[in-house]
Amino acid sequence: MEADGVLQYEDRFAPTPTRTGMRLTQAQIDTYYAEGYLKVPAVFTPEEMEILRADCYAILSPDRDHPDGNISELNSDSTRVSFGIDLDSEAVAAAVRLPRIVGPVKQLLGGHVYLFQTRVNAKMGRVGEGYPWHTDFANWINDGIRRGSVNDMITICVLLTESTPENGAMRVLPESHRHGVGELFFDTESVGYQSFNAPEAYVRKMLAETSPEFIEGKPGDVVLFAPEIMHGSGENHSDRDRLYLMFIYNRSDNLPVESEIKREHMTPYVNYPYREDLAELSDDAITACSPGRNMSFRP
Ligand SMILES: O=C(O)CCC(=O)C(=O)O
Repeated sequence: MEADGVLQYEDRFAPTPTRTGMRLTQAQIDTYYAEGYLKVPAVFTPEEMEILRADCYAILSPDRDHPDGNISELNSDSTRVSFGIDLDSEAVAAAVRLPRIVGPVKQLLGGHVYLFQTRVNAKMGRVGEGYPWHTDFANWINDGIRRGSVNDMITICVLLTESTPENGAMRVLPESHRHGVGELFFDTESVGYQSFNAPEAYVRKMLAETSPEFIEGKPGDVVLFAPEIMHGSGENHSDRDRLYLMFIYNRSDNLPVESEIKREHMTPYVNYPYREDLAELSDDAITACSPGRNMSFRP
């Protein structure tokens, strides 16, 4: 819509943060606040996905530049999660700085944000294991972060492959972020990486209130998650790998408080000390990268 011959900002970028858009609409923001998550389809192109996927498969191998960032499944040598992935892939480092990602993040968190964590969550065909129900902020509060509301931190999940119930799609409990971090315990047994998970009685209580929703979608779709939403997932029962990129952003005034750090990690890249304001790159920055660049291992 034009007013006095001037194109309005909202109209130039409406309606969704797609490849050319950089802002969430008010309806999307309202949904995110109310539900604790928001799906946005087709944020990345197939060409961008191909580059990111090739880098991520290379990172999941023991030959990545920072192999100590990779954690295996409990019952196999298959990599479950790779942390600090932007350190080994120019394309991932570009993806976390794209205006179509950083724009909506800044809309929700305010002007100054930093990258808190990057990882790829892998669930390889037939061997990928599940994640018990949990909230992420129950973990991050033990990493010295004080605030985990919808206006403080956010996870951007990029689907690198198709995500279906058969290949272990994540499930979320809509609106559960309203309960805060929840009553979680430090679980040293059920998964390959020790973390705070929800005991059965608490899961039953939450499931009595809300029905879980699967995060189903195609490569290039994006899901925004609140730090306090309850989520989890089952095993990969299919032959198809399920890979998610996870970018976690935090407000620049919500840095970890050193004296409040209560847990140790199996890898230093869980809480890699990013602190700088994120410089936004041009929106075609991923396609300017060639797969495997910046990495000693070439796929
Ligand atoms: O990758 C998944 O299926 C679940 C991931 C998850 O729960 C997490 O990263 O906190």
